[in-house]
Amino acid sequence: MSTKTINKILVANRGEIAVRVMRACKEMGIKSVAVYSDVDRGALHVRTADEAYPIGAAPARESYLDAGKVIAAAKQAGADAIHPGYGFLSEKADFARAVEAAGLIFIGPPADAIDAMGDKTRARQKMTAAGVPVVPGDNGPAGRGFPSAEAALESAQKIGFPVMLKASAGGGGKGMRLVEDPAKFVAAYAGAQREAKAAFGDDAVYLEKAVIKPRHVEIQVFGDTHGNVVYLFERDCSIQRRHQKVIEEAPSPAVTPELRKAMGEVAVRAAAAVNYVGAGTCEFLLASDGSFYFLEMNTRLQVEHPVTEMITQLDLVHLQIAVARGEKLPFTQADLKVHGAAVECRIYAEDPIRFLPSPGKITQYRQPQGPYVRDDSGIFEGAEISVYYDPMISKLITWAPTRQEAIDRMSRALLEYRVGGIKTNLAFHRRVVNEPDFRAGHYDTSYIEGHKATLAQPLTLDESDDALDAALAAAAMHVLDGSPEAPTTGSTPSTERSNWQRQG
Ligand code: MV4
Repeated sequence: MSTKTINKILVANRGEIAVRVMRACKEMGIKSVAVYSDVDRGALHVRTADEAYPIGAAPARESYLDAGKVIAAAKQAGADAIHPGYGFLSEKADFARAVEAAGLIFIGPPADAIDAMGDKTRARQKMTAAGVPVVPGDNGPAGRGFPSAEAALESAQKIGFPVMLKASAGGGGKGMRLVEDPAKFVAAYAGAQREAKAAFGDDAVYLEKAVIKPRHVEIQVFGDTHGNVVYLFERDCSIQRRHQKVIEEAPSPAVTPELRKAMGEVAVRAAAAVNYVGAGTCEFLLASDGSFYFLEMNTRLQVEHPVTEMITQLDLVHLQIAVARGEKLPFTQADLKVHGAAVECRIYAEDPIRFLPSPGKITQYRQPQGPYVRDDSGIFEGAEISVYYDPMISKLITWAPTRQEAIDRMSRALLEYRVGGIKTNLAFHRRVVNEPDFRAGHYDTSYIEGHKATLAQPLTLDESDDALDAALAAAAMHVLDGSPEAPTTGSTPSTERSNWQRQG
């Protein structure tokens, strides 16, 4: 078994995921290298790395998306490998090839596996051939769209309405149209083509039967270079808003042990069909009748990987690095089981009512603590949130033996969290985790839209951070056998210090 040496990793990313990867490097005795744009000179990922290199101006195209600059920094630093994180260059097959061509290790799947899954109609064909259930549909006569809207309509009539129009080159919901009424099909087809052309430079559109109110359930898979592939169970990511995930959990409250095994084995088949290596995720639509369909494969480590780490007791970044060194996976499927339940809330720097980004300086920052609470953050008190990048500032994850307890723990942790100076969606999360349908696990991808009347209302006075702080201050005012003390605003007088001085 030929294993490669990795002494230094360049992390081609920023924010919480760059910090997350650097933590794994430190634990494994590997040096980490940051790259940063002009506005990120003082960012947390730069402070966390062993060394750091500037790679250009704030717009990602001029820095984090510039493969040449990233690879040049890796060569200059003497790195052996590049970890791309998620987003940016993580799913660009050409980048993976360029990294390898420069004599560096790409910590991710083979470029051919990225390509095979990147084109959605090709992936559908490949998956069908591999015996993976995909949503019934039609890729068009030559597998790449239809000669005319009328030809597409004829196919749609055969599939049966409602249908979904999707961009062949797409993914993630761009260029997607739901068509319920055949009379509206031709106009919707033209609109989908236009959107696909604008977003991907390719106007090919294909058809699928629409699955109504599905759950988004995804399976984490892992492969090594020795032909082993395992599944690390599922995550339920149905709590989304406009294709942006907001809350994820593992395991899914909708998945039985039998369904878990069936979906897991299908995901392994999908990954094996493209010779997958490293961390990957197969996305499925889960219909209300329990049927499930492969949608697409994400060929990277995902934002929500921590909930899988919590329920498997594994460190997925350690595993990515081990597999990149050529090591065998240190377990088989039979060794793996689901331990308890985990929930993740994505904390966004955004106006919680209008859902607009809220850039600015973080003037106060208090992260929740306590048992089985994990906060993967990319910021610190005094940091600046810029408009140039994703507004996600941290991921709050809780674990407990049962789902109910994990949610109780999340609710408590959300009450401890304080972010000052910018707007966040913390109050939104505090509402969701105590909303009866969420607590019961009764939700699908329409949850936020369907509950917006209760979830997106302006904050009541008792829900604001100020109100929470006032409640804590009031609690501190009680004394034994007496009336409340006068509120204190200044520092504790020195004569009272013995009350809180450490004992022993
Ligand atoms: C669908 C679907 C229903 N039927 N396909 C949205 C993003 C893209 N990756 C796939 N998406 C969907 N495809 C068929 N045939 C419903 C969605 C969908 C969705 C999927 C996952 C998570 C959230 C979603 C929200 C709206 C629609």
